[in-house]
Amino acid sequence: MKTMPFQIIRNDITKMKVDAIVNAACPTLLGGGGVDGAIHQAAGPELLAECRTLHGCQTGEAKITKGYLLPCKWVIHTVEPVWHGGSHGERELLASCYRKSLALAVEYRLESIAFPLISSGAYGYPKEEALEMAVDTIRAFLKDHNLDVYLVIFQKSDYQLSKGLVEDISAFLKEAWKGKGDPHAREEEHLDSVAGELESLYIEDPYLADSIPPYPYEESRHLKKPGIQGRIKRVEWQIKQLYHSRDPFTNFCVDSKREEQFFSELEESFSHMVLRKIDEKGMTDPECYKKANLDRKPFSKIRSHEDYQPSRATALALGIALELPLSELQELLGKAGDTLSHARKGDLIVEYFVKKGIYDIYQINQVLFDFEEPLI
Ligand code: AR6
Repeated sequence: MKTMPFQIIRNDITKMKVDAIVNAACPTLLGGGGVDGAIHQAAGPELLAECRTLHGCQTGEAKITKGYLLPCKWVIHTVEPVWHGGSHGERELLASCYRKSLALAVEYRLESIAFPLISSGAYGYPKEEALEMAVDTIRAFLKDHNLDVYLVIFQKSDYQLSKGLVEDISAFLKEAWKGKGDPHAREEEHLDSVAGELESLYIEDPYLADSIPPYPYEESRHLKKPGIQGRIKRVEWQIKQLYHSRDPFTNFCVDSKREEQFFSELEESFSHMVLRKIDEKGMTDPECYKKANLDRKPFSKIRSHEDYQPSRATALALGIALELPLSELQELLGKAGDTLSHARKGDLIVEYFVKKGIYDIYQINQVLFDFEEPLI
């Protein structure tokens, strides 16, 4: 699993097992409706009792209390602006709510914090802008701090992206799938094509089958994820093994260009390719893993293990952070034992951004969330 410093998730914030959740409170801090009401209800009356001792809070500021009956340790109460059309300092005040809450988390040495979409309910802040402000402010903060930040979306209708962008991506998906039937049919097609490739290798050398070691994922990954994806993975893995175990003295003959490509791909490990690309781009390690929305820890494994096998999400995120063109992104993913597939909506969304030269994980993840695809 990729550990992401910033995640957008669908949940009820009162269920979040984090160090602190943020409450979109009113100036008295004495409770209200919406998320405020839900938090007070779940935390119990002791929260209200502690809030009384705080004597309110100014708009754009934040104060902290314990979490009482909530699964989190702390509640950070921030008072957000009411939307009056946008010319009354609403943007600066909303940004301040996020910044002050995050600063409190740092002051209390917290490791994780969850925000609701502040101001976007009863206080009327336009949802699309409220989301943009949340993401931009959190992203800027995470450049200089290490903290796990969750943006918790309660209902899908709270989450609004630019209509133009969503329409453009929907059109891109439609175009990519034109005449290709439903996603399942496309996966079948992909499986047929890799199975055909495997078969042609066997025809060239019938003894090759003996040289493939047993498929190692059968027990773990394959069983948990049965179905077509697992079958595709298995065949792709077998093909790789065949190229890998080729005996140079046999007459095993394949298309020389493909063979060359396969061998050069196999020679360089995932870690090596990532580190080489970091050097080529003149990036520092933190610049790369921050841009990839990746924690330092998994990244340090790439530095220390030549044969580190990342998750699919980590591989994709690093490819995006390194601003790889589509062919190289595909190559990098191949080193992680995976592939970019037109059968997967999420992959096509990544492709959309790469083709446009937009290497922005935060923006890509906002769209993936909207299309209910796993984040990277
Ligand atoms: N978990 C996560 N998000 C939630 C939850 C929940 N349990 N419940 C609601 N939301 P709002 P505001 C979302 O109205 O606009 C209160 O009365 C909700 O869907 O709670 O900042 C306070 O006392 C929306 O997306 O807060 C203040 O007076 C977002 O949280 C005033 O309302 C914020 O909606 C604050 O208004």
